Amino acid sequence: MQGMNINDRKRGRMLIGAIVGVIAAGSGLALGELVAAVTGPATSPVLSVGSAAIDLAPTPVKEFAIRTFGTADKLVLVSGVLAVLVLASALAGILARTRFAIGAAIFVAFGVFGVLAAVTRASASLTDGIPSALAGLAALAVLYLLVRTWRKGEEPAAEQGATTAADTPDTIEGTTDDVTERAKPSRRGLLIASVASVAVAAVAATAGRLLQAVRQDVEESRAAVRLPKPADPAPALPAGYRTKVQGISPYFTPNNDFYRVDTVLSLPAVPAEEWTLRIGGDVKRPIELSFRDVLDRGLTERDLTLSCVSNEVGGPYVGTARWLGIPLGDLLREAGVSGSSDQLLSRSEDGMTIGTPMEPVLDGRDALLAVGMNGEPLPVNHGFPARMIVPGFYGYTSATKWVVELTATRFDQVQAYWTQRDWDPRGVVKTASRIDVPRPFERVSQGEVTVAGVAWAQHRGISAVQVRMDEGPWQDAELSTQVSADTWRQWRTTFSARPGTRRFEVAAADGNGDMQTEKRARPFPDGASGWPSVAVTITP
Ligand SMILES: Nc1nc2c(c(=O)[nH]1)N[C@H]1C(S)=C(S)[C@@H](COP(=O)(O)O)O[C@H]1N2
Ligand SMILES: [Mo]
Repeated sequence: MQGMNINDRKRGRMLIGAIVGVIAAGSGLALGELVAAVTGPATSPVLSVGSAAIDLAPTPVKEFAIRTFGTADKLVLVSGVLAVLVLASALAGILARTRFAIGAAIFVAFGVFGVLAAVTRASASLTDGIPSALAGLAALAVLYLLVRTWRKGEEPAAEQGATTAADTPDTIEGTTDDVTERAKPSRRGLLIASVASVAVAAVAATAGRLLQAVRQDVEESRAAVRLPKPADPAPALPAGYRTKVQGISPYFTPNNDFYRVDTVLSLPAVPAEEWTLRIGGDVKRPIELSFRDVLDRGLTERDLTLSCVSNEVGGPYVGTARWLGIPLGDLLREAGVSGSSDQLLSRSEDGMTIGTPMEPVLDGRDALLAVGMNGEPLPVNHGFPARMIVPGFYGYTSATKWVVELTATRFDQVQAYWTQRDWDPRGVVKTASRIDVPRPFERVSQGEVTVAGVAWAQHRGISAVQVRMDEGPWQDAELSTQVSADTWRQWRTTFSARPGTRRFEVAAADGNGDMQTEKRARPFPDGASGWPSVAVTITP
């Protein structure tokens, strides 16, 4: 009986300790959110730690996350950070009752880690550490307050136990019931203090969220943008530019379906009215442009396919849109870019840096500073108010979203974010294709089976697509009319398939007639390669 009782009390204490720790951490985080409303959403303790985790993650881990969780990878990450935090703060609370210093040290460590994470971000200023610092201090204060209230309540019991301190009342047999009795008022005190902390934290967190929402009036700014008609419209779409097959990727990818890849946890909120682009570095005449200036220059409209280096063979990270913007080459020539710069380093509002080879930006191709996508202002998650796009290059070396600064420089002088992580500095797209129809493991009735999909090799174009079944002879697919060398082409063909498991493979040839390589490669360091294939079940 007695033993049970003691164990129960021990367990009860651990539970209370855990709750106290979590309340303390939660209060700190709530304050951090409130302060982050002033210092910027990206400086919130959870988001800075999450961002640091992204930046520190080794490339294979990052690839795994993108592959496994896709666009939900950020949610998984934030949940992970929170889970670690909950466990550690519960532990801190349990330890703090008997060894306050140890519990406190855990919170201090979290605070310091948060501050470091916030101030070492690419675009960080020292003030970015404030939310985490205050969060750490607030968590400590609440922990102290709650533990003190809790201990106080246990004091009378300890006194009765004579020799041993409040630290080890478990060993005092025979006083258990007494302790529980006497401890009651303290429980009430602890309860009141806890409820008060939670209430204050809830108010702080809500206020923080509301204020952050006000900051993010960027959606309003976007809604107010009126894009002018293009001075240089996209060339008319040729007859047969698209192939209609149920389930094939549409020629134009709707904005809502357009893949999204970036490293941000909270979207940069840059109202168009506050945006400027500075062009400097190795140039004769640095330029600064406002959003209005961009619109007033007369806009160029082009259809361009964008793809991600992290796309696996047959993967979803590719799309085509009608972009509206101004030619990047013109801007750089106006600025008087020096012939010795071989890298255009761009920096985004969130501190991302991307290095683009200078030559393609200046060689007359449709490298754009884009403000419109498929007839709308850029969606916020695709870079509002402005982003880059350079046909022929993967996004990580050319498609800076929320871009605010362009610097003419040299590859041997500055390394951009992904290059520091050992990705290929140039990022020329590899010829690629994808089977959209049939879906993998689909059950299809025997007879004429339609196989269809897309193929892309931006700026080289696609000249042919071949498909084969069960490693039989290659057959030429029927291609949609090429719109330009910078966009993908849809393709289709049919096979007469007998019942059983059948495997289709596709290979495209680019505009130079070079076949997509069969050689399998992972995305790192310069893009995946290999022939996409799909296995299906043909039913009688
Ligand atoms: N600021 C910023 N721009 C960025 C990135 C990023 O992480 N941050 N990711 C790049 C990568 S890897 C790709 S593939 C494209 C994706 O553009 P999308 O999200 O509009 O499809 O954006 C590029 N521009
Ligand atoms: Mo990418």
